Amino acid sequence: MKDAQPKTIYLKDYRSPDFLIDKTDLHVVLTDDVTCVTATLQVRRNPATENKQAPLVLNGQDMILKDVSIDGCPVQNSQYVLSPETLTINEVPDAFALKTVCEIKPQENTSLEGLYRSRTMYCTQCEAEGFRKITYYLDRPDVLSEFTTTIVADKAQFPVLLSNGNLIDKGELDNGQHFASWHDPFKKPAYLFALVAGDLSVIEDTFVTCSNRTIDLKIFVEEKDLDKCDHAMASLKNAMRWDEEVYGREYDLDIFMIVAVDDFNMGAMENKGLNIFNTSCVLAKPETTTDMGFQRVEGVVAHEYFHNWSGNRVTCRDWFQLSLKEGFTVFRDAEFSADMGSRTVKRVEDVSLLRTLQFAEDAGPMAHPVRPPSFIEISNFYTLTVYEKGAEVVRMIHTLLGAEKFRQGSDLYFERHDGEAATIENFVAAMEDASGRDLSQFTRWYSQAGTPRITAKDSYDEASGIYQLTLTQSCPDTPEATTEEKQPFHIPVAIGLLGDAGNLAIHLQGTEPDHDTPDNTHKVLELTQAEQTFSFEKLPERPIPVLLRGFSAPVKLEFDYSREQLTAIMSRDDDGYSRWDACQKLAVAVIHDAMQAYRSGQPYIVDTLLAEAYRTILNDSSLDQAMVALMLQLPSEAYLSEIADVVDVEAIHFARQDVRKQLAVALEAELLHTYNSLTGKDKPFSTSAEAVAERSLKNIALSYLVHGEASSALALAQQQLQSATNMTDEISALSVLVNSDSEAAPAMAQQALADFFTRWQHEALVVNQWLVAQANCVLPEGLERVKTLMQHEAFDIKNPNKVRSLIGAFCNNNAINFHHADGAGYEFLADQIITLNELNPQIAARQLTPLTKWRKYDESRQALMCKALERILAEPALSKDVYEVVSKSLKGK
Ligand code: B3K
Ligand code: ZN
Repeated sequence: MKDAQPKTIYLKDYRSPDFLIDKTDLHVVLTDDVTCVTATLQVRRNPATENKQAPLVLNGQDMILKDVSIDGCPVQNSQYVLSPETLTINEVPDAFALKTVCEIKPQENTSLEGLYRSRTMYCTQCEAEGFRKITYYLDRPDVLSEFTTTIVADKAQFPVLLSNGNLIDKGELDNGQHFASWHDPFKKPAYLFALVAGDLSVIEDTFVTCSNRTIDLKIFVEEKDLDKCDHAMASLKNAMRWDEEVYGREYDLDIFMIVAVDDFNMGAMENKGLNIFNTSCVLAKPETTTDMGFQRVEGVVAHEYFHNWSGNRVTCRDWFQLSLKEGFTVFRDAEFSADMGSRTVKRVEDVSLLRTLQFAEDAGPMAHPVRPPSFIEISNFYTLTVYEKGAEVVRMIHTLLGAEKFRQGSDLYFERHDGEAATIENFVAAMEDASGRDLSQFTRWYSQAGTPRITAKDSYDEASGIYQLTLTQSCPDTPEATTEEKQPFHIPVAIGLLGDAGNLAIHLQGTEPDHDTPDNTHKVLELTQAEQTFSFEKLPERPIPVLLRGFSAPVKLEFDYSREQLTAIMSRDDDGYSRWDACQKLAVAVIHDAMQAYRSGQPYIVDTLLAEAYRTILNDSSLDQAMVALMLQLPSEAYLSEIADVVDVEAIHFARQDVRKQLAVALEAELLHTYNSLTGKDKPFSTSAEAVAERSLKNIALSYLVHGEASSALALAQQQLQSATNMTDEISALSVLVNSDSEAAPAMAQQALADFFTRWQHEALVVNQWLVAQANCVLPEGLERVKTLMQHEAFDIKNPNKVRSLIGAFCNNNAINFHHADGAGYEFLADQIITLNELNPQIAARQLTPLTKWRKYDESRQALMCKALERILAEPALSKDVYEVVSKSLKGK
């Protein structure tokens, strides 16, 4: 990318297309050497275009154009211009059939974008701009076309040939070839196109819709994985029912297919009627898959299915609107998962992710609004901000409108824009029109980047019983705007007021009671100004404010709680999320004390308030075990780093370990009791919320014990490893053994790792968990272990799951090793990025994230991280993906 600086694309430059493509007919012949794609497009000028003489400019790259004709007449070489990224035909009629013949080589496509080979099969990934690697096309989401696809391939090698829509024809051809033709009656943009050819097995089921139509459901996998499809199938049926019940959305085609592939850049893809999935997001069975894995399968299957309405039937006008489909669909899948399992656990997990990683993104050089105003490479904007913060923005609309009005708004949105490519304005307008609410200020959430801060101060007047809460908001600088330039957000702040005996009734002056709760103990305040005071009356005692209940807005809220107030919220508030949050705050305060002591070389004794709070939780058998497990989890190093101004790698790591160890020692009896009471029960495996909570509590107890002084702990871990009947228990035991610094542990761990590999070497997804367990090992020499593993037969740099499991896990989750003061971790990552840049730019750019955070570290680390970034930038052939992230990271340096 040295010769031509990559171009920045701006939202403000959006223009509707000069041409439309009513019909797209593809004929794809797959052979071992070249794949030949013949495309016949029914093209006409867009009546809405201003430029009636515009040339036809099609996107296309990495292809050899063999032939081009218009209405059957060859277009001569002199009549068109080919560039590396376009085919321009200057003079075309107002309506015509364009035929192109192109050759491509999917077997050489390591970017996993467009048509490529994954092991023995062919598959596609077209979102966002991969279709242009298959044929010349108007590859933009506001060009919707009716697709017919014929695939020709060797029958013995590729017995299964799939594309979107319904199978309309199939048959035998000469030379052992066969073909299948598919027709998709729903117009769609090219990014939703899919094609699969392979030797695949299938499990089948049916779903009867609310209007009594029977839909065929098929999941295609390699034969050896047929026993791992039941959970995905059950999740799919649950999702189909849920979308009917909660959103009134019925499935439209007569068939819905999922295909599992090993080599995939992300989790899955919502191609119309033919979802393509990373094996990691579809395959699951108890012996090979953790509870987290099961939940991921359920969530991703639902997410992709929900896209059929939020994304496919109503798609995005342009890629700046990405959050229109992604934020909304993440909100939908989160609510679905909450309904299927534990609502509080789901919320806590999502908030943790957001507060740790999305907040870090918001504070870094790639920070962007939920709707970015510009990009160099759109693949770089499939971010936590667009997805997770985007979902929080939709959740806030839900909070402000209430469930009923929100549903009316979504109905109106789907009704108005069915079959269209829409914008975020369209979505907000539907919500406004259905509810009568003015969301104009609210839309700043889509255009202003950064995590808003709210400071809360309170006062209480005993004589009048009036309690006042003053909230002040601001938003820090981000690359595109300073804090002064930013306008106040419209923020729903859900609150409770906690008294000595529980939650108090809330009477906000000048308003009617909310009646969200029968006893009026919950209230959503609407903060719209830079500073606002809310007065509450009839309060018999000074309350403890419980702020941002349920994490009602993606903000950082500061209030000066005493530790006693936090323990009160932990034990008494009605909102499970807030109890967990108070517990985190208390643990953060304790770890901060320990960090202080670590820095000054002093011993630290853990605040008994935290130890006793944990003891109470562990002893209270009436508590929800999921809650107990959540509360016992100390804030992660990543979270502690996010909230630090300057990340002190060693202090965070060793202080947190010290606190964990002291808690383990102080609570040994309770932890052992908890562990033993949850072990060895002969219950059949279940993925119910209760069963998941039991395993999670058992394993967190084990991890404390192993890091404490209990003499039996290692033996317990080893026994669990040997007797485990599910992967959650097995990998948890393996991980604690691998991370134990006790004298006996290394030999045990080594043996356990070897045995584990022998047992699971033929299950790629299990081997990946084995890689993660080692990549995350915090003992010294971490980088050497990772380098050794890269030579192992289990590793393959061309497979994104392997890259994420080894390189990604190490660089993102193993701070004490990755951020080693000698900078070797940074050099290692730079080397991998340079290799990946050529093979798979999307994965390369994604793996860069830890280096982009350089401003958060001490001077010496900053210099080393920048050196690594500069070395990458100096590479002669940088992809747009990597160029954008590296150059923006180094900007202003
Ligand atoms: N829409 C896809 C993501 C495509 C990413 C392309 N780089 C999966 C999803 O969000 O459902
Ligand atoms: Zn999505």
